[in-house]
Amino acid sequence: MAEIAKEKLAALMLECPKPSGIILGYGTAGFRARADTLPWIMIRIGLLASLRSKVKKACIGAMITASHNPEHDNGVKLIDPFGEMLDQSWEIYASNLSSLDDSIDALWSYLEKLMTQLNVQLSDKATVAIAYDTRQSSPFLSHIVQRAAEIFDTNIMNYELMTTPQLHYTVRCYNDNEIYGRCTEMTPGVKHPEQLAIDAANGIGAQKLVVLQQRLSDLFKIEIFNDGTQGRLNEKCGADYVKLYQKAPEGLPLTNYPKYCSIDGDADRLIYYFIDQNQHFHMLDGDRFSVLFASFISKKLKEAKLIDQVKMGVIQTAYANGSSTNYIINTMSVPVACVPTGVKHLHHKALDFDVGIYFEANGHGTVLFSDNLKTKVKAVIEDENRQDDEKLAAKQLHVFIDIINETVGDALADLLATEAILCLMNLSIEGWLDLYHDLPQRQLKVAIKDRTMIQTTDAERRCTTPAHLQDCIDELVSKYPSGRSFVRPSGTEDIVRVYAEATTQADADKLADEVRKIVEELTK
Ligand code: G16
Repeated sequence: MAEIAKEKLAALMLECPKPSGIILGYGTAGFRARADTLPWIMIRIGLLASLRSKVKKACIGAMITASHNPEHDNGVKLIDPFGEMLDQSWEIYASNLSSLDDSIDALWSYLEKLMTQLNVQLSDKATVAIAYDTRQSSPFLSHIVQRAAEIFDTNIMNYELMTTPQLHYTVRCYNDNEIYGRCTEMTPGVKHPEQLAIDAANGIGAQKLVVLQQRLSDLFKIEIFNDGTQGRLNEKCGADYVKLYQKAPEGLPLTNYPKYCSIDGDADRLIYYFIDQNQHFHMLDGDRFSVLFASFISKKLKEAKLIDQVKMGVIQTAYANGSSTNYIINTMSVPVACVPTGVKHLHHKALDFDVGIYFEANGHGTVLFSDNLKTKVKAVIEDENRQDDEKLAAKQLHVFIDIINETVGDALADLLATEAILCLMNLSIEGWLDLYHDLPQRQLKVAIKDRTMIQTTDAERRCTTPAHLQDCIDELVSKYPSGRSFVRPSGTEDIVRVYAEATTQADADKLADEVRKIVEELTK
């Protein structure tokens, strides 16, 4: 069996050779690069997915997407049995496989060593679930993952076009043999949500939103723009564009809708916005979802008389607006943890709480609920001695848990949860925005010759290399009241990101630009 597998693998490697000099690490969201440079890595990731499945004796997911990146990029990330991101200890195997030369003997001997170390056989059972976004390169790349995994005797389920969170959720349901999230109404008797115009980034989310639109037609009206029939994926549209440039996307007319939102190319991020009476644009980002969700959940926990029995926390990254962190800690009295960028880090930390609310400022996030909390909520619903209003609050929490996709940030689930909360709390989008006032901020992308020159510490809030960069940033920041700035290498694009905030937009822009110049100077 091993001989045949080795021969098949050698043939596949000849079909998809590794370009010379290429270095690819398993970054913030798996492997991501220009699509034409990726076929060879799809072989290695297909094999790794199969091995992971053999070890865990469960289905593993492989999602082909480059999410917010332009159409010409693509990527792949693995999904663990509970629908979470690949365990970090396995990222090392992924990076090791990536760095091996393009030789069948080198690859085979590494795989043999790994199988011995992991105590698995080629013939052990494996199941891999594959899905991909709407990029032109996706079906081809997914086919390579499939062929590679099949060499290792793997049962493949290819779901083809799916959003990233759909595949996370599917993997979890498959392994747990259970359906999470039932079709229930969270707002019976409450007024229906106002109409919502959605920018679908010309991605896979548009197709899935059509289904949602039909299902929800009695409950609330959504209008879909940038549905992929005309514009290009993520080009001047989508959640990343809106967040970065703090303006509306192209292809979505800001006419008379009460509110708007943008999702990204694989529908795991969500950003809301609206135009006020003076035609000013206002954006509600990931920090706002944390605040809204935390307010709702604590209100319901209080009403259900459960608040003293559960531990709730919010997880953010350095990109969180300082005002949001302040508001959550000082006004809401909820603890906040700061972790490095990447949903995997936030998700991991959120597991420390009974209610772990995590959102990156870019709109990527969800809420995790412990089994302890779920049991307590259920007990209130079933307890005959509880008051009606306590039971109602527990029921609403129960439905909220059903709506939310606990495996990973899911733009569509977050959208439904947001709309339901706004109705239940009788909150307008203006009221939501008024909960606190953001500090003006600016984000820049800076192209440098080698982004690995920049190393960070303290949840990416401080640089350790190149020498003197942090001292220079500190000096610049000290000149601005409430100034804050940091620099980090992107894990999904070949750039460095600069973030700055200050009390005025002009100051935030100036500080960002000064930090950009110093980064360019010290990395020449
Ligand atoms: C991915 C990750 C996010 C991360 C983003 C940007 O998002 O899932 O956690 O914030 O990349 O990462 P970086 O700043 O390292 O480029 P997506 O939506 O592109 O999958």
